[in-house]
Amino acid sequence: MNELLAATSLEGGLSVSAITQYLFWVGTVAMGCGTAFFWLERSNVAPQYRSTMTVAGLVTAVACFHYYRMAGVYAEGEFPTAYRYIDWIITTPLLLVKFPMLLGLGKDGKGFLLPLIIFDVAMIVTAYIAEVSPVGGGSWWIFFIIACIFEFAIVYVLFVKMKDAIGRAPAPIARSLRIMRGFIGIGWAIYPIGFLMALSGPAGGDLREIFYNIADVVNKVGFGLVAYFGIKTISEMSSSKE
Ligand SMILES: *C/C=C(C)/C=C/C=C(C)/C=C/C1=C(C)CCCC1(C)C
Repeated sequence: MNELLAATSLEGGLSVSAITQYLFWVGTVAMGCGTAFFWLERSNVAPQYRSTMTVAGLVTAVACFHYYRMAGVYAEGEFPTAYRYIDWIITTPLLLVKFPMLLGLGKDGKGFLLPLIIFDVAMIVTAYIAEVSPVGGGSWWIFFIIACIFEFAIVYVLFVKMKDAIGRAPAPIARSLRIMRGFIGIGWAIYPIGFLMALSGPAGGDLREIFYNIADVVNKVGFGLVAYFGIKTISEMSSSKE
């Protein structure tokens, strides 16, 4: 507890580790609020989109628990790498599943489910091997590059393979899917950049955590909100037709 107070004390200025600690708490609160919002709004959208809202809330619920734990581990002076990767291996497939779900799992979406999940799990597993290897060493670099190739494969599926299916989706959903695709193309690229921050000197590990924490809120809460906006729009269109 003393270390926790020391890490967040403002005496002597706002240190990088204090900012990092705050962002773990901000992450906990943001994920909790996201969960409440997605689950409460579930009953305000058309029935066929409710499962997507459930999944959006599951992502932030799982992350809320892990952020709470990670805030504690960091306060004790350690990097919470294990919790981080347990979180990612659960939440990243759930995030990607929202694409096939919005396209309709019975029709256009189904074929994308397996490739997205396989590439994603392969990315997280190889990235974990990199993350627990000595920073800057041979296996750190090799597994980093392999993980990046899998990340690129996900981007390829979403931007090239899914293009026609998105074009056939109802306009508000197609619009959301295109923005969500941008989150994977740009928002997910923050992670490998954060990973490389570990090379940047003594505060490198903290900088990496700052990158991951900001990216997680954007890519879990922000991403869910973009799905929600499309879902809400099409739900209102279909209810005003009745
Ligand atoms: C909610 C959590 C999300 C969206 C996490 C995404 C994580 C990545 C896209 C991680 C990618 C990485 C690589 C491609 C290589 C090196 C290590 C990682 C884990 C930073």
